[in-house]
Amino acid sequence: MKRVGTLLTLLTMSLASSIHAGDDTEALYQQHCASCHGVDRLGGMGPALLPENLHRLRPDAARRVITGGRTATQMEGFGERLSAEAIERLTNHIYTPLKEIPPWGMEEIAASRVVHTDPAQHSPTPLFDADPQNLFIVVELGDHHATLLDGDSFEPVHRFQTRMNVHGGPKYSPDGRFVYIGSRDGWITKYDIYNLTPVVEVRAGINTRNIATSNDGRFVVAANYLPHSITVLDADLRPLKVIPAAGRDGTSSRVSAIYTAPPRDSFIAALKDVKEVWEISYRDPPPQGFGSWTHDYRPESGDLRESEPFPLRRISVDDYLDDFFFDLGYTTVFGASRDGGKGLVVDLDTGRRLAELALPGFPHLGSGITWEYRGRRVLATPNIREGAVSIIDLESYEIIKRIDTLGPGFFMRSHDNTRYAWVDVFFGPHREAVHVIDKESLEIVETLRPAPGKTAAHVEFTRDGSHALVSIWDDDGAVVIYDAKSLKEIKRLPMRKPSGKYNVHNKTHYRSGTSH
Ligand code: DHE
Repeated sequence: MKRVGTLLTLLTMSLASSIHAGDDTEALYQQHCASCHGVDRLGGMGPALLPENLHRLRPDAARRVITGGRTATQMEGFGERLSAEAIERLTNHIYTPLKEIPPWGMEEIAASRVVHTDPAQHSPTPLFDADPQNLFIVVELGDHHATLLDGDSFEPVHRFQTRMNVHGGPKYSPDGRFVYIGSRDGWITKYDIYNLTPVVEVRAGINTRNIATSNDGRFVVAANYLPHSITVLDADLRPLKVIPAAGRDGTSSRVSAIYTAPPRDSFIAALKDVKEVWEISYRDPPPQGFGSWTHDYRPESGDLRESEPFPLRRISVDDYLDDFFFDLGYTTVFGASRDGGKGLVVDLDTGRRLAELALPGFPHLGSGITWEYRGRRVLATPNIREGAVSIIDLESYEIIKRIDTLGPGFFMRSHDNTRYAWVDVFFGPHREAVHVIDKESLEIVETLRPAPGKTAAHVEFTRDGSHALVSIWDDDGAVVIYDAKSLKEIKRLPMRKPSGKYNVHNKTHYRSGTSH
């Protein structure tokens, strides 16, 4: 056995040295990386190795991973087998764009579908004893897992593997039995919470931003950077339509995000590279008549029937809008300018601009929340470039207060049953801090530091708002549970770099203090 090992090592060394001697970098990639990351770099067992998918990983970090491997994954280190020069070439290679983006249409998406189990064969009620409406999915980025957490006992019910690099909020089916989890590499997993098993997976895009589910549970959509498209799937992740993303003038665009607008029976999409907001209807039957609702995204649309599903409305706007917040009735959208510094308020019915907001830095409107403040409804938004929370009157669109924080923040949360709103300080030297803001006085009343020296971020409340859960965003991290009234810690659960936490009831009821 030892001899075989030695022979293999010698063989690998001689192959490696022959590569040093002259083979090109592509051959090096095919030999060492393709089996896990795909012959075309689109990903396989390992993540896609394309500049778009790697933009959050610096090349020197990638070099370290190629050299030393990555713990808790099957990525082994190549430092002993490849020269520093070969590793450098591989690093440059994976940050080089593909000459051509391969097609990722209906056929490819359908072919990627992996069916794990048939939910009809499983229990229609949970296999465990916990309030199914007060469960949380906690995403753990550290080792690509998710924990199903009981929101009453604060005991984990189950822990399961996810695809790598889950991003954006997982979305629940309306009854809360299934959760859909999206990854940056475009994978969507449908997971049966009641039976603790994955159901089906599909790759909806090559580089995906986020996913949304229709409020009636019939459809799942994905917003993609690669290719420039929106993928519409049925609830079992069978592709129904791929909508190429291009502006009226044909300019191709990345899709920054897609959201569900329940009262409108539609999805609203943010386009990164064209000055348009899109509304895609899933109303049944679809809105009639071609005019504002069209299928003009489909060049071969000669044979369109008016009853065809998923027609599109293009709303022209004055700016590139990247990140959205909606009022409670989903009649207006607040969009943050792609280049920062301002926001626009647009009436979704008329398509008219209602106001321009001079917001400092880079407001993270997607994390905005609303509450009643002295007889009027306000929106509070954190800011990812400035240490400030802006409070905006939702009727006059005036910024009524700027709350200075210890640094830029990413996520903000509250609940109807609590007097506080929580915001993290994700960036800068004070990232260990979480501010608690009194929704009545609009003042910071407490600054918590659950794990000094470690980033504390993303808060979510239990169904009744009695407890707030905070992530310690570290590989040796935790979810820390606070009494939402006394602000005292009541429990700490060790976890591997927990990021977002999502309460079934709060999410499926589109509660105003949480993300939708
Ligand atoms: Fe996110 C949600 C965009 C970087 C963690 N993030 C979202 C959403 C958008 C978005 C549009 C809302 C989608 C949804 O939930 O359905 N995020 C962006 C960016 O443009 C940005 C700044 C740059 C990028 O690389 O994409 C960005 N996001 C990050 C991170 O660096 C975070 C902190 C770590 C990570 O996982 O990559 C991060 N984003 C999150 C999380 C949510 C999210 C945890 C869900 C929040 C929620 O409570 O719903």
